[in-house]
Amino acid sequence: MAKDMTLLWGSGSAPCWRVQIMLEEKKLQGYDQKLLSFEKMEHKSQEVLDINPRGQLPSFKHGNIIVNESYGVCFYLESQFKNQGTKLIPDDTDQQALMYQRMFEGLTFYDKVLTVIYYEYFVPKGERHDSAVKRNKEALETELKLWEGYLQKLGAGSYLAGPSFTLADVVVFPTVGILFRFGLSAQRYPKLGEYYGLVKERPSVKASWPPHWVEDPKGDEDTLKDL
Ligand SMILES: N[C@@H](CCC(=O)N[C@@H](CS)C(=O)NCC(=O)O)C(=O)O
Repeated sequence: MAKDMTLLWGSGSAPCWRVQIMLEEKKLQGYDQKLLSFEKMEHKSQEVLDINPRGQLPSFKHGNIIVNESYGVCFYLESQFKNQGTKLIPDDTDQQALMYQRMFEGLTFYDKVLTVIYYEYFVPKGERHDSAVKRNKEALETELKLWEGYLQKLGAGSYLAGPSFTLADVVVFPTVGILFRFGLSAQRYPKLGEYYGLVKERPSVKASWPPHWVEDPKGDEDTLKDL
């Protein structure tokens, strides 16, 4: 039980999902948590600002210790609860190096996904440029091909850094989840499709599946369908 931990989070946010998967993997269920609404601007409430002056989610507290950055929370929890739950940093040097490499490439990956999705959502129709949409989608396609190649090289049934589930999967899987939620084709990206199929069945991932996706399993499948 992790009663001395508090997580303020929002549904469908990849950074929040990373932390939730991490808490599940480290068997830290029972933590204090509050689901906040981005639509209602609850991430800018005093309750969040008291923990996180950026007014962002996740906001995370363990006793008096505050760590808000999702990658920071993951590293912190792995280091504090090394011998509890899943061991998420492999001892094997090659796998460990690959894990760090993929984790940080995961930030670029997420950025490219967000650039395409956010354009549709946040740039007003009259201000959108076809050339920008095309450029953003091409950049994401290039990125997707890289990850297809990485998975292809590792072989069927592999995680992002090899045969075991690691921190790389904790932080990158939510990006992959978002891609398929927004209509990425598993036919055109079969390795990512296989990886998605494998990891989405993991108890930690199932337990933390974004609640508004559970309520509405369809999602906005048109956004990425032509990639
Ligand atoms: N680098 C942060 C990013 C957190 C973040 O961008 N959270 C978004 C939700 S996905 C948010 O709260 N956005 C509202 C805002 O920035 O005002 C992390 O990885 O934890």
